[in-house]
Amino acid sequence: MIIVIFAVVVSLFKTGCGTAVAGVFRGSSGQRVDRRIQILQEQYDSLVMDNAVLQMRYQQLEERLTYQEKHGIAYIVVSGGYTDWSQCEVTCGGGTQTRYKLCGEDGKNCTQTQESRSCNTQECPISAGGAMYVRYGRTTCPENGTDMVYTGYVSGSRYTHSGGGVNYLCLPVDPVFGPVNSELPIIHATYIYGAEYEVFGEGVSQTLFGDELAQHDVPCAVCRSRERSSVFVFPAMYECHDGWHSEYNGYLVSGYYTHQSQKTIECMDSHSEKIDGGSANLNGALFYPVVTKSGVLPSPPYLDDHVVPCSVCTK
Ligand SMILES: [Ca+2]
Repeated sequence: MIIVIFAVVVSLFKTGCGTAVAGVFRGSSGQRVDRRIQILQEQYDSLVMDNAVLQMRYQQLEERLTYQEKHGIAYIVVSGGYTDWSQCEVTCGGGTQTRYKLCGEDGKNCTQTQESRSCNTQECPISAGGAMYVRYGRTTCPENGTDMVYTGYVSGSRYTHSGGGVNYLCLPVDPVFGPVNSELPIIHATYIYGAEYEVFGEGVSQTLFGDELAQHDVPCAVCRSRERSSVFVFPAMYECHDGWHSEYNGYLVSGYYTHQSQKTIECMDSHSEKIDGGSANLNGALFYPVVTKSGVLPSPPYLDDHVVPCSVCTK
């Protein structure tokens, strides 16, 4: 608005009160008139000059707006002669901001001189939980910020079967079957059985797992951490590494070394339970303690016929 009014005033002065006015006063009042004319001329020149300055500043304003649209950062002259800092590209974990030095009072951009700084360097929060694991030998999850997804029965391929799956499965107590749940004339299949503790030796089961468990069926619980997102089963570690949270610990178990059915190695809880009514010695999938053999393994630390502890840890 100021620019517009100024321009109108200058325009009127130039067209209606310019050199033609000076000519009228010159003939009647001598030097006073000349002085008056001089003053008017200076005022006119000043107005013309001011108008040029306004024109220049108007152009600069257009340049700044164009710059802002192109670079996405405000082209504003601030104390010290810099543009505003650009927006940080991250909200955590460390990013970079940039600003540009401005030349002179008119705020013209000096694109060759830019500054950068770190922004939002605080550590990103760990995602809200999500680590999941099977707790072998237990019907509950640790009371340390975990939710129990479900509790169940450990199962797996029968120890005499050379084919089939090698992994143990935690079958839920309350399964939800699909629309087809009947005995079909299937010719070829693979089979899963319940799992038993096969832990023998005087006091061995009590020492390792806190109870006499031999021949009993094995429960399990599927657990999910509410706060931690990483999970790992650490072998030969009865305690977690620094910075990791212990979910449970125990000893490694797997199938017998000469049985035809190969099995994964799992971590059995050091305070394991039995499934009620599951004491029959039916020998489906079996769990035996895992022990080290020295020689190829460095000894120490790995001694002959020693059981191997384990820790399930989250972070
Ligand atoms: Ca058995």
